[in-house]
Parts: sequence; structure tokens; C-alpha cells
Amino acid sequence: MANFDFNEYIQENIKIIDSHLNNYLENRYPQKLWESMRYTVLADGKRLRPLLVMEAARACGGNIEEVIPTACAIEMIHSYSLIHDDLPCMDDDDFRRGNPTNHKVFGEATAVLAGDALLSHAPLLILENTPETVKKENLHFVLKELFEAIGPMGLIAGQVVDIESENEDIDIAKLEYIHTHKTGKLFIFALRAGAILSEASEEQLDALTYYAKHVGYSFQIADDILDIIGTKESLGKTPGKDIKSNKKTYPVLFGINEAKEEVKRLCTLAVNKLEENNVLTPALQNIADGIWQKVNK
Ligand code: GRG
Repeated sequence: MANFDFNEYIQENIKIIDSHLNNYLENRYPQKLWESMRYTVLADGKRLRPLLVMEAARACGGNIEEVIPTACAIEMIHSYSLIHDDLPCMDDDDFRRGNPTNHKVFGEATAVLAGDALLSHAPLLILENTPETVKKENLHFVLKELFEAIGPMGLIAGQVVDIESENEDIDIAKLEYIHTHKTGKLFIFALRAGAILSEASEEQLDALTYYAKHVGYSFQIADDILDIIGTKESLGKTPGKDIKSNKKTYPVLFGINEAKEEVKRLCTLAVNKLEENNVLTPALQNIADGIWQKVNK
């Protein structure tokens, strides 16, 4: 790990992801729709979920070419969730990824449809672009896990409970439900998909799933801490929204210091699990470290 340069790794891998996203989303007719899809997907995101797909593949000795369509598809689905979450009927946000939100630029109707289009285009792109070298049963398994993660037992369930809980005094169990569904499901899918497509063993898959659960949860707590202590410039979106909307997040319920401790504890557990199972890569270590370091600066 001594010679590993995380910044260089991030730059190189984001370049690979972005060039594929750009190709997969080439402008077509109707132009306004594709422009709106491209506007949010190709904006400056961290590309964390696609990086996790690729890194899980590397950890299991897989071939990156075989997971790139899935890595790009998850970024499109994540972007759809951001576009819809920012709509006036949901979180009503003006800024995302450092730019005005999709509906502010293209109007609400196009923003809704761009989200729908990204959601439906993503699985097609996996089916059409995954190399023939991937076993059909593995591809089938990955698509099944994708549909579970993004559907009414996954992402959407988390969003519904989150909306229902606004202005409510929620307990830790409900908060955990929201986080594990809204944020956790895509993290878990990212690592499991990279591993499954790379023919991981059961032990490798279990260890990467454990990492995904812990890092996903810590990532959400960190995001909620940054909503309190971050700036619009550092976040690329409006800070202070949770307090303003009276949202009960982890740092609101337990205080900033305890929340920071929890982020570190979860990330440490995640890394230890990978190490014990010989699937810790320098990038997976750096991603976990980066999450707790970001809120402990
Ligand atoms: C189905 C509408 C709908 C929503 C599902 C995922 C989600 C629920 C809503 C998106 C908004 C949100 C705050 C989600 C929590 C996860 C999270 C912290 C998202 C931000 O992800 P980053 O920080 O964003 O990875 P970038 O822009 O870097 O990709």
C-alpha cells in the first residue's frame, strides 16, 4: 500500500467511468430529454458507487471491462434518485453537484421524465453492454439484486419512510430503516454486483456485503454531519436543510461528537472485515478512511 496514490487512483478511475457514461448517454432524439439526463449524470459527482463496483471486482480478481456497464448503470440510477429527490414535491432543492438542480434548468416535467429515463435505461445498458465472457447466471443474479435494491423493498421504501417521518420524533430503529434503504441498498448492490460478476467466493461476497452495510451507513451519517457543519461550496448543495426542515438525523439525535465517533467505528469495522477475508484493497481502505476523515478535519 506504500506506493498507492489515492488521488491518482480516483482521477484515473473517474476518467474511465466518465468516458463510458458519456458514450452510453450520447445525445439522441428527443434532444431535451437526453440533455437533461446528461446534465445531472455528467456533472461533478464523486462517482463513489461505480468506484465501489470496480473495486469489488478488483478485490475478487475480476476483470474491470466486465463490470463497467454495471458501474455506469448504478451512477445513472443514483442520478435519477438525486433528480427526483430535488423536486419541489420531495426535498425541494435548488442546487446539486454544484449546479442548479435539474428541474430548475429543464422544468419539472422534463426532470421527472429524465429521472424515469435514467432508471429504465440503466438495466438495458447492463444487458446490452456486459461482455459475453460474464456467465449468464451471474448477470441474471446481478439484475435481480438491482431490481430488489431500487424498488419498493429498497430505495423507494427508504424514501417513503423518510418523507412520512418529517416532523416526527423518530427512534433509532426508524432512522436505521431509512438509512439502510435510502443509502445502504445502492452501496450493497455496488459491492455485491462487482463481486458477483467477478465470480467471488461466498466468503468474499459476505465480507464485501458487510463492508457495504457499514460504509453505507457511515456515509449517510457523515452526509448528515456535513449538512450541519459544511458549506455550500464544499458540498455543492445547500447546507442546513435538515435542521430547517426539522429532520431527525443521527447527529441531531445523538450530537455531532457521538455521530463522528460512530462514523469512525463503522468504517473501522468495515476495513477489518475485508482484511480478515483477504479482500482489502488500498482503494477500499482509502474510501472508508476518507469518510471518517472528512468529518473529523
Ligand atoms: C427514489 C426519489 C427517490 C429517492 C431515493 C437516494 C435517495 C432516495 C434520494 C437521494 C438524496 C439523498 C440525500 C440520498 C441519500 C444518499 C446520499 C448521501 C446521496 C448523495 O450521494 P453522493 O454524496 O453524491 O455520493 P454525488 O453527487 O457525489 O454522487
